[in-house]
This record gives sequence, C-alpha cells and structure tokens, in this order.
Amino acid sequence: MRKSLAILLLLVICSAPFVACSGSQSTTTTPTAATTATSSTFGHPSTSFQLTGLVSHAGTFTLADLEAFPKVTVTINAQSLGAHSFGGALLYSLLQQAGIMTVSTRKNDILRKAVLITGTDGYGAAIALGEIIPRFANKQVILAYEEDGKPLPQADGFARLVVPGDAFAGRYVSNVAQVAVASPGPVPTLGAGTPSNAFYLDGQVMHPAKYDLAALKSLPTVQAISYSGVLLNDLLTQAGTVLDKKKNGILRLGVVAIGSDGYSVLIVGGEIAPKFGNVRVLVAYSTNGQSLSSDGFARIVVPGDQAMGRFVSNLTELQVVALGS
Ligand SMILES: Nc1nc2c(c(=O)[nH]1)N[C@H]1C(S)=C(S)[C@@H](COP(=O)(O)O)O[C@H]1N2
Ligand SMILES: [Mo]
Repeated sequence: MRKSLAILLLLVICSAPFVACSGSQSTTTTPTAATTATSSTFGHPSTSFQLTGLVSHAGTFTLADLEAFPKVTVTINAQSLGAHSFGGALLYSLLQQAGIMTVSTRKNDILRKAVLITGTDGYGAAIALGEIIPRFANKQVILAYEEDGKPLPQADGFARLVVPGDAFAGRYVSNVAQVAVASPGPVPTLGAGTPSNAFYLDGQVMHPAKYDLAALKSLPTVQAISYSGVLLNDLLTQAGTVLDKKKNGILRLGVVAIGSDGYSVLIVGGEIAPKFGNVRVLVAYSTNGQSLSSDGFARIVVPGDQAMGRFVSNLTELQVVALGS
C-alpha cells in the first residue's frame, strides 16, 4: 500500500510540466504544479522521451529528432480507434541508429531483446525485436507524430507508438516518455544440444508444468505454415499468467523460449494475445505429418518471421518473464 502510494506520488510529480524524471535523479516540485499537471486520460502531453537500456547511444528524443528519420506512413484499423493513417519514425530505425548492444558470441542475440515503451502516465507495452527486424516479422511499428496528415491530437503528446496489426490499440502508447531496450529473463548456457523430449513451462505462471508429446497432443491442434502443434497462447492460458496490476498486464509479459543447445529468443504477450497482435505462434510437434526428428519433439513456429530465427527447435523451456517495472 505504502509502495503504491509512493509510485502514485512519483507519477504525479513526474507528470508536472518541465520536471525531468529520469532514472535515479531526484526532483522536487510545488504542490500547485502537481495538482494542475493532468489534462488527458493518457497522462500529460509529452514533448520528448528518453532512450535507455542496451543501446550504445542513449539520449533524449524530441519531435525534431523523430522528423529527422524518413517518414513512414501506416494505415491501421483498430477496434476502439477506427481507421487512421499515422506518420512517424520506424522504431527499428531509431534503435539501429542508437546501436543495440548484443553479445556477439550468442547467435541472434538480438532476438532475445524487448523494447518497453512507457507513457507519461506509467502505462507501458513491450515490442519484441523479432517483431520489427526487417528479416524477421518486419512490422512497421512507428513512433508516430502525425495522425491523418496532421500533428497528433494534443492529448496524445508529441509521439505515440503505433503497432499495425494489433486488433485493439493496447500497444498504442500515447505521450511516449521512455523507450527502454532490455534482454529479459534467463541467459541459458550454450551447449551442443540433443533432441528434446519434454519442456517446462515456468516463470511468471500460477501452474508450472512439464509437457511431453502426449501432453501436447491432448490439446487442440492448430496449423501454421507446414507445421501442426498447439497455440503458445493456449499453453499460457492453461498455466495462468501472473500479471501486474496495471491495465493490460499481458502487454508487459514475455516468453523466453529455450532450446537444448541454449539458443533462446523472446516472444511478447502483446504479439500473441488474441486481442492485440494475435500472431498464432505454435509449439509445433509435426511438419507435413512427420515428427520433427532432429529438431526434437517440439519447436516454436512464428508465422511471419521470414528468416525463422525464432523457430527454436529442441524446445526445453518456456520461461514466462515480466517486462515492465
Ligand atoms: N535450438 C535451436 N533452434 C534454432 C536455432 C538454433 O541454433 N538452435 N537456429 C534458429 C535459426 S537462426 C533458424 S534460421 C531456424 C532454422 O530452422 P531449420 O533448421 O528448420 O531450417 O532455426 C532456428 N531455431
Ligand atoms: Mo537463421
């Protein structure tokens, strides 16, 4: 209770205009400033955001900084928002320019990263790097500063996250205040990798469980590309995810998929939740009617990931991890 009060107070203080609230920096403000701060349902209008975390060049981004990138326009039709066009900078271009820090000895280490976008009201949503890298899912996720050819409505601040394909606009974080790159969850030991015959579903779930081929086959079968298996989302539902208390907790949850060789990648809740990205990620156990043989009894299949980097084979663990703060 006292902790949530402190967080609330911090949010109110951080909502005051012209007060910097980055990291450990402590700030003071007058009570009058705090009480006049909020003017919209999505926090006070932002005029810049901080890029933090695993990047070589962290820093502050303003409208002019976003406008310096090639403008990308996307047309969306989300429930609760309707049909709109949004113009802005590709999130991936911004991250590329800032230089995402990766571990060169880990194959596709970048696929283990998440970007948490947080608004001035503390609402946050995560994007997996695999969603936005061109050779994987290539989603045109933008930090939008224009809506229907005009500046964003003032209530959305100078920048709003736009995620084409998300059914409901839960990841459309308004008043962007922070963009943070992280490598959440375990860093599995790399090894030779032997064919797997079971995996554990654990981490932030109420009912951790072990799945073998028989357990998977007892669940509803779903097809994607040439694969058959079960929906990762169904496994999460069965395990009962532990969500934070804020709105749309699933948007701040991730799943680290780990193979017997220690290869690991991240899939985020917003990507697979039916209400949001609705990407039908499978835990597959057969392809063209055949078992996966050298790929183990089960592998991940992410429809839309062109280079198949997140198709973790010889699955040994699905660890559910918290991505928010
Ligand atoms: N366990 C494990 N799974 C993995 C990898 C790996 O090194 N280890 N490589 C990934 C990469 S980079 C690709 S492109 C695909 C290749 O899938 P394929 O073996 O079916 O062609 O598997 C993915 N799954
Ligand atoms: Mo690959």
